[in-house]
Amino acid sequence: TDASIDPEAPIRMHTVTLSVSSEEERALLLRRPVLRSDEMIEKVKPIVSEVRLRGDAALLEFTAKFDKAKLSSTCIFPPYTKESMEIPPNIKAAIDQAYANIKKFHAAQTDGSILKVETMSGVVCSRFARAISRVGLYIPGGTAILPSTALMLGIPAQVAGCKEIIFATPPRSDGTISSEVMYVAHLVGASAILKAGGAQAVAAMAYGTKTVPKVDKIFGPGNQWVTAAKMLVQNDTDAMVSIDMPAGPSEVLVMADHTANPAFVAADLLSQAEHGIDSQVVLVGVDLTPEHLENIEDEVDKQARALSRVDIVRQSIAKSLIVQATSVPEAIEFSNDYAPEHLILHLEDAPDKVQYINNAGSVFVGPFTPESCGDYASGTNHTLPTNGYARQFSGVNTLSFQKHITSQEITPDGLKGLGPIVATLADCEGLQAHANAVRIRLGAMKA
Ligand code: HSO
Ligand code: ZN
Repeated sequence: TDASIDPEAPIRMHTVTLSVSSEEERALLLRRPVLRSDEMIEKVKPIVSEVRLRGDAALLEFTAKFDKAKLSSTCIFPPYTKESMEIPPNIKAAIDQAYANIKKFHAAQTDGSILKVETMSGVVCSRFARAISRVGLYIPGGTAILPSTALMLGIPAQVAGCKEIIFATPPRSDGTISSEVMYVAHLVGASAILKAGGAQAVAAMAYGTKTVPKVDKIFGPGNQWVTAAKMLVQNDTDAMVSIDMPAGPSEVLVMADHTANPAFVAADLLSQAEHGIDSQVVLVGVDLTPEHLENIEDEVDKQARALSRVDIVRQSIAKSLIVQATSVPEAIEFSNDYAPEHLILHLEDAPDKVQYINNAGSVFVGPFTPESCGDYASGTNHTLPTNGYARQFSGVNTLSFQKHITSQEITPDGLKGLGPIVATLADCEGLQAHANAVRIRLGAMKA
């Protein structure tokens, strides 16, 4: 914790008014903390290469060093024992309902159809999806247990039809994995659980070891070490592995107008703020009166003080922002420029405003839709683009676990129509063999 932060001081956000900010000030508001990815990549390089060269032995050494767990084996394979999955009935029931909802939404996204288009007479082009065979899902661990992340990554992998689903999660110092995560592994049909975290877990899945299966794509959030290792292995052609998306600290942007309930707004801001001291929390007020704003701020202070993670919240709230906009279009323009991971709309006619949202990972519409529901159990995924990447990335979804193959079939008559066009283009590029592959067939047909 930051010693410069006074535990007695009110927990307050920093307020700016959009209409009076200059272009430069506005640009600053849109910025996230700089991530030193190149420095981190240098730091993880030795870990990744040790695991690559020495496999299981290196992996076990790193797990002993970083997770303080002395293991005799790297992975757990199914069938998982009953004791390892023992959880209280209320938690089991909650996980089961979350599993059902997330599965329902992600199964509907599966691309099982074949797209077929006859582009010219006798020329049929098609596209179909296939699952990525082997996927590695990183589930952050340590003191916190994250069965929700296991659900969010495991379910789309399962419904997409991935053959091998490898979980990687750091073990506790006694070498065990939380029984909630074990239970989710069982539900989604995980084929192995790698008891390792950090860059070493990413390296083991990227290259494979004697005991750890090599995967084709690595998913999941993680700390800077995990993120840097994912970026490093993605760029190594020897690893032949891809990753879901670049990761950064989690974010929320809450939009609130005169209809917003101050206690609800504050609770939403704090649910993000409790994730970590680097959590990005932004409130965009739409023409809020000074009293309304003060009510929200008082609620933030009051609710924050009652939280068990108040020390984390103090630090993230101290760095968070209230941006005052004068109209909904102005607020939405700012939000689209910011491209938040999560966007919550406490607005009059909130459903009607969604059509104007261009950049966001996931949108929470109306006063009774807290982000927490999407984080855990409504059905949508919580692995979402951060750091402004919502401009060009989607959150993790079923299609993240599939890839598309295109195909074509041309009839003799089809080639009579298309062939001369292709031959002309091949001649134009000076690629005679390409032209020949067409002409030899046209000639054979004539003969
Ligand atoms: N809000 C986080 C996900 C999460 N919340 C997990 C609670 N547990 C990032 O989207
Ligand atoms: Zn959350």
